[in-house]
Amino acid sequence: MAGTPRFDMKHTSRTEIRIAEHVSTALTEQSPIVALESTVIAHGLPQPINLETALACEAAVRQQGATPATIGIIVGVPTIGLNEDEVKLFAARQAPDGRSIEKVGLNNLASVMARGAWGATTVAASLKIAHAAGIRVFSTGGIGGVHRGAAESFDISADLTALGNTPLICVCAGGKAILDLPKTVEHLETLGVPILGYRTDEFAAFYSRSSGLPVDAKIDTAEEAAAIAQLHWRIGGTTAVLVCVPIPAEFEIAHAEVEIAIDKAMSAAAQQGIRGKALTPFLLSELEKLTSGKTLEANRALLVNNASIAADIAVKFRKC
Ligand code: PSU
Ligand code: MN
Repeated sequence: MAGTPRFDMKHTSRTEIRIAEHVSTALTEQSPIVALESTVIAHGLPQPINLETALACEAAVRQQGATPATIGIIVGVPTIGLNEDEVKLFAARQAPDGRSIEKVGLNNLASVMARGAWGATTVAASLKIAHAAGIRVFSTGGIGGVHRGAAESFDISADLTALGNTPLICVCAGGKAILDLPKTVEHLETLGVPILGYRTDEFAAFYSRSSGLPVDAKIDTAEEAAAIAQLHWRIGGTTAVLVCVPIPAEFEIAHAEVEIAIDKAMSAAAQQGIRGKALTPFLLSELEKLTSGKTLEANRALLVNNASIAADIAVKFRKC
């Protein structure tokens, strides 16, 4: 129909996912795989560190003996296992046809596919796509959650929705510090998502190692994470299992310093009317300026560390 957005039935009927050869081989051989997201590449980190970090995460996974599978949507096709050229396009934030690469959650996943558009997948969308292919372990930086001021804005990340109904192990450095972490932890409890603290009894707070919030269990090894996840699913759990890994100590930023920067970044967001999907990328980039790049270095360090631990868990999971 003239005047309406183009809706090509070829796209709407094409529901299959493209799985790169190295990933499909690993799936067939039942060897360990770690899924990785692409929103952090296209919207979470600035250039050029986004590309370097994405490749470093993949290398960290390989070093632990697992196969990395970075997920993104290419011309409407959810693709598992982006190759280096594809990762470069996500890092450049632009499709070859000049279109921008959209941030994809659960609400717009199907429409991005139907439009044949390019999409960077959040934790939520990545979990869904990874699960559809039978991947059991996923790694990110910090999950999305209940935003500060959610009582007014109702802004609660669909990451929580997906964690509540997708059975993967999700390795993260806790919730992003810009969130209301106590409410995020409460929400995870309501959803029935087990929270495991990797060598800590506190929920990790992204840039800081501690939050004062409890976890459901402290684990000391990757084997324990794998074993608890297996038990959770065998006893009827249908949710993700969250493994919270504190940021490596040498990159930690003091809680008080982060809080001051977050207050400033949130005021700037309010002043400029930034809301919804744009909020998280905006706050992360404001924090980088306000801390002279410290948060960026921290974000990179925790992403690579998480990828490495996720790979270790994926290896142990196969042996459970
Ligand atoms: N972790 C990071 N940086 C990021 C994100 C996670 O270290 O940019 C992304 C993830 O893709 C996550 C998303 O799913 O932010 C959450 O966005 P929102 O709060 O709008 O749901
Ligand atoms: Mn949101």
